[in-house]
Amino acid sequence: MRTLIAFRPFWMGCLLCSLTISVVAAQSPGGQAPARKNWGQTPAVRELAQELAERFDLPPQWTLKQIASAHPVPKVRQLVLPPATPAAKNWSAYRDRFIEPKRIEAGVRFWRDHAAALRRAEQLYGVPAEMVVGIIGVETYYGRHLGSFKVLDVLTTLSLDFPAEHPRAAQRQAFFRSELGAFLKQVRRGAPMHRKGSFAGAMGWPQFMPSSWSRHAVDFDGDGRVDLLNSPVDAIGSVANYFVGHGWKSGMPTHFPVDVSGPGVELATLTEPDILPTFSPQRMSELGARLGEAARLHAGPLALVELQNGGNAPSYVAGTENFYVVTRYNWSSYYALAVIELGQTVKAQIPVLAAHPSPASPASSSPP
Ligand SMILES: [Ca+2]
Repeated sequence: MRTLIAFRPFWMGCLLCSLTISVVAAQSPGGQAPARKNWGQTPAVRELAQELAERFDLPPQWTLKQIASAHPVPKVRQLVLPPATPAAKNWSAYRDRFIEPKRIEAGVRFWRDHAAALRRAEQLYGVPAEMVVGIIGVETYYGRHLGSFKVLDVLTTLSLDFPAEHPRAAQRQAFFRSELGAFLKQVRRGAPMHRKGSFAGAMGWPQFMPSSWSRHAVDFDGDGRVDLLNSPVDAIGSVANYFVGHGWKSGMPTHFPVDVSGPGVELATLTEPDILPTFSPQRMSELGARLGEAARLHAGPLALVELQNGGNAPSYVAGTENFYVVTRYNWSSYYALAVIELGQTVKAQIPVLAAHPSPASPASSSPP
């Protein structure tokens, strides 16, 4: 599983750092370095606390006390860096790591356990169950890999000691400072200070960063609180609400098949906008891409999404605006297509199982 790190197309570190996190959590139970001296009230800590207290309207002394009490987690400095020798992008290999029998089986179980909530989310938000099932499966293997780092510790470390050698160090450090502020705001409002998550501070079944939790998380099981760590039902509603918040259009497919293997295809023009839907189906056809009937009748813009396959020919799909929405969860077309295909594959298993109900607790499908 560790090679997943190398297969990540690029590291955006926003919501869903769990592709690597799951690996780390699985291989290093406990996750972090032994307890060390906390940060203390150094000048840098004081400056950070003052900035966040002002920006997030937090009591200055309380903010300083929380940040000073955090423990450095030196290993996250390595974990946020892109691989020194990145492997060639390989959709086929990437796909195989998520669309595999055990994860599909866990997805089927998740779907059956939460069918009512998935249906309710679909009705309320217009986001199909398979999209939610795909996200939660890729993010945390249906709740198996939630991360074992203290969120306060890792966000403080990445705010104060972000590796300068990262190609976008200033931007990333500013991002983590902001996420630390959002986390402290949640704590101030009653969230547990010792909440755990990924090495980048992503939390719970859907791996929401603190700012996304604040903006998009919902109480979907009706118990009066939002709990993405212990309530898969809250996670289901929150993922669907996140999609809606990023422009999900009910009823629109995520992508269509496309053939660009023929002669006269203007591939450079077609791939120039990358995953941003830009071309009408007619324009895409004029540029040589061959689309099926459903795609030709599609009302919105399309993107020619190219997925490298190592030394083999790339794969292509025609992505819609909804495909683009999936990439707002993690900024990678490889990630998005894995989410979509995992959800679709799980969905395809549901009627089969319904037609042949298994015993209540088959040993073969019990979690280890
Ligand atoms: Ca709840």
